[in-house]
Amino acid sequence: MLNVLLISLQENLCTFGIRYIFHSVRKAGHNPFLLYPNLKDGIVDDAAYTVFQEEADRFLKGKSVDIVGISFMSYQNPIVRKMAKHIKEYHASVVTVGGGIHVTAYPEDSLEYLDAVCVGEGEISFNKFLDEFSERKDLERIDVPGIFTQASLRRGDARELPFLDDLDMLEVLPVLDEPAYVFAGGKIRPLSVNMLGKYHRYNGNSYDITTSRGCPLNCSYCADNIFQGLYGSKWKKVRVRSVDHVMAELRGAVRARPTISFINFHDDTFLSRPRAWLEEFALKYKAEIKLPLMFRTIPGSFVTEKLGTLSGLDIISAGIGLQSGSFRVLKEIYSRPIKTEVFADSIAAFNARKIIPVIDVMLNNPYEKKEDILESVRLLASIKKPYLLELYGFTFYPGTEMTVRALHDGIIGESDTVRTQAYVEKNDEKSYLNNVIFVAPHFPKGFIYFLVRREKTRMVRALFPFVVFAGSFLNLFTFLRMISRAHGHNPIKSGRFLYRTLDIVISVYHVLPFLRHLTPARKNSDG
Ligand code: B12
Ligand code: SF4
Repeated sequence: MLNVLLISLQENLCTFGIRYIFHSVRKAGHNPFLLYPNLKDGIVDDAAYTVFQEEADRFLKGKSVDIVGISFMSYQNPIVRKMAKHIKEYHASVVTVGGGIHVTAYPEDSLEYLDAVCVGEGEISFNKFLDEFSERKDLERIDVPGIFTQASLRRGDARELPFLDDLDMLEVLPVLDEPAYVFAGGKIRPLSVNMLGKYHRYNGNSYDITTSRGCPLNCSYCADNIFQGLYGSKWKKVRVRSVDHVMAELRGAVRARPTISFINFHDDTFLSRPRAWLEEFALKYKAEIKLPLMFRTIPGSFVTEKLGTLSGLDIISAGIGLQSGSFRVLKEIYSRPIKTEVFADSIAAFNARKIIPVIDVMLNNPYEKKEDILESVRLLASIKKPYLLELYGFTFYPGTEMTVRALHDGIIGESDTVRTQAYVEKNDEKSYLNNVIFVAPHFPKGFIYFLVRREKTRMVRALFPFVVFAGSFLNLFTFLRMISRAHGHNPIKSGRFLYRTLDIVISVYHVLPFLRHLTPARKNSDG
């Protein structure tokens, strides 16, 4: 039996991959611990990192840790590099293994500082790795599909990656994984249920879940593009947990934490699954869970018909990607040829069901020309209101087709893909249009067109900051309307929901979005 420390670098407790790994490692008979060092009062600066390192040294020794597994996204790469180097220097017998999207996309980079990396899904391969390591204790001789070491890269071992065909093989996740620890206020301490309010999003009163893996699209900028490269068409066929498997998790969650006020489905595309699944789910969810919910989905995919199966559920909002209003950009740049009419129909379907959609749009892609952005403005001005926007600054993540193309075209350099900071284009014309996009949900089409046509006039220049400011408050109004609708316009229920779920960070972020300095964009794209 190995002692396995699993570290998540997420800034909150909303993680899935590392938690599934935790439970599968335990099921296989090893001894896992979960650690979150990067929460709000964790590794906040260099001084805190030094304290963390000392605490982690004690933890590694105290628990006789054999393996450290680290899960991270690209932007967390620098801190992992530091941690892994330290472990190598001071705990020579401990083996470090990386997992998650960054190592999957860019294993060669991660192997510069980690002993091994897990490419793709890890439940099967990591356990095989642990078994082989228990027997041989020699990284050079380990040969497990899905796990790469410097030695296996040299040997060029390339075999089909393990793939979990049946998601019901996964453990049903509990509200709290035990034992889990947080690094907080200079100490590593056990995580308990009453700490969820502090470290989870929305005061710990949302429940985050994934019910599927895969996506039928293959957008050039997205993680699914990398997974399709690894698993081929198997990734396109969305695998879905059975309704009973999902219900078991939700039932456990609301029982353990009765203040949970909504369920947040993080699937890439919630509606891309059989109608029969949705019907069974709606029936059981309505009978037992009853809470408002939110999900994300892709335009088209029979949105109208599938939404019909969910009638009777209180849907707070549905996230849906537009990304660009220009079909040229969608087709030629994003490999996502969704016709704008299909998108507009999906928005109309949400409106008909009284659901306020939250539309993702990516800004500042250097491949987008002014005319393309104007098309986004036109589309957003003409689709049915109300809706909200989630605006992202385009980011070139390692390993995607989009990044390979931008590298080839000389738009970014190798070092940009490791840093993966939002690409910021300093272009005033585009910045102005970005802000017009920001206000598009709240003003009549004619007024938006007027802002575009009269951009250069003195009057519009003087007026525009007030328009943006007003747009922020109208965002707040639409947001409150969304919450009210999901609670049948019952002020007590809506008030209780807001009281329970809006911690200060979230409220500033969502409710006062004008604080989000639209240009230059600060956010990275999230698919
Ligand atoms: C759900 C989700 C979130 C959730 C939860 C994040 C999480 N850590 O799980 C939330 C909403 C919090 C989130 C936030 C963000 N996200 Co996000 N998110 C996703 C999404 C849609 C699904 C991830 C998921 O849960 N998959 C299911 C699990 C089971 O798979 P997995 O995480 O890949 O884990 C498996 C393997 O990777 C492996 N594995 C993972 N860890 C480990 C560790 C070890 C030791 C081993 C052996 C194996 C292993 O085994 C796991 C099980 O099979 C992905 C897109 C996607 N389809 O992957 C984006 C994605 C991961 N997010 C992304 C980004 C950029 C963000 C944000 C930075 C966005 C933003 N603009 O703010 C924030 C950062 C959050 C923060 N500051 O704390 C990017 C990351 C790109 C990159 N290269 O870094 C992605 C890939 C989307 C994209 N643009 O393509 N996100
Ligand atoms: S961006 Fe959305 S639709 Fe496109 S591949 Fe990724 S998850 Fe699927």
